Amino acid sequence: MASTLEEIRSGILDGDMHLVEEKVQEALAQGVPAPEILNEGLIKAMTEVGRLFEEGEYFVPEMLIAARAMKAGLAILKPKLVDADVKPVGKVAAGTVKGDLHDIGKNLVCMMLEGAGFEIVDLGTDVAPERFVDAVKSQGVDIVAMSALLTTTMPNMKNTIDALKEAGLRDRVKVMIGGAPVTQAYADEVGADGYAPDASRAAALARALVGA
Ligand code: B1M
Repeated sequence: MASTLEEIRSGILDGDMHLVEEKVQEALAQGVPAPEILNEGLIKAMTEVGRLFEEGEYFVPEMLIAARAMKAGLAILKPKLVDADVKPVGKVAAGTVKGDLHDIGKNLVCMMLEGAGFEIVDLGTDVAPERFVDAVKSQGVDIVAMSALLTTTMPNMKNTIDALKEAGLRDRVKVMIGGAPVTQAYADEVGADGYAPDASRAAALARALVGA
């Protein structure tokens, strides 16, 4: 018979949020510690979702519904994780850069990062450099994650990095960038710490950037 943690994992892979909610409650009632449910249930399943996406077995819709199911389980688990004093692996301020309203990819990246154990400060879309700077100043973030879908808004990634430098904050945070027109060469050119081509690899990159 499948263990409750296995059922949580397959519920996430199937995108069945109601099953995930039910099984997370069941695991808690069985006395499974919340950190174990997080690591062995939710994060393990999202790692598998990322692998399936990279291998071309899952596409964006499958990834979105899996992430939604993971979030439903995480919502139940969060208060227990706070009680257990479980710290996130890092804090990320994420946003689509100034002038750019595309948010589907950015939201997917946020969900995968959450699934990888990060706390997310989602700044939304059309985020001016000074708003990223404020988030680093006031929220103690470890990573600034910027998305751009328009070639015309990509320069705002560099403008944000420059604003972080001007505010004397560049050494305090890692900067990662992505979005359809963005490349590793562009990341190197503007001085970002990393680039990822998709949400799954963004989660792996973020963990590597904080040494998790
Ligand atoms: Co717009 N749009 N759009 N659009 N739109 C594109 C991007 C475009 C390529 C379409 C085209 O012409 N073929 C084109 C850009 C051309 C260019 O700059 N070279 C374009 C244009 C021109 C525009 C407008 C200017 C159109 C107009 O009004 N004349 C306008 C701009 C508005 C603005 O932003 N100021 C506009 C508007 C819109 C809608 C509002 C209608 C809508 C956005 C809705 C929304 O996001 N809420 C929209 C859409 C949907 C698209 C397309 C069709 C799809 C984008 C998308 O969501 N993809 C797009 C064409 C296309 O890409 N085929 C297009 C799915 C998503 C999951 O992928 O965002 O690439 P993506 O994210 C991926 C990766 O890139 C990566 O991970 C994600 C998941 O794997 N990733 C990261 C993303 N962010 C990352 C961050 C990371 C790491 C990885 O680290 C931090």
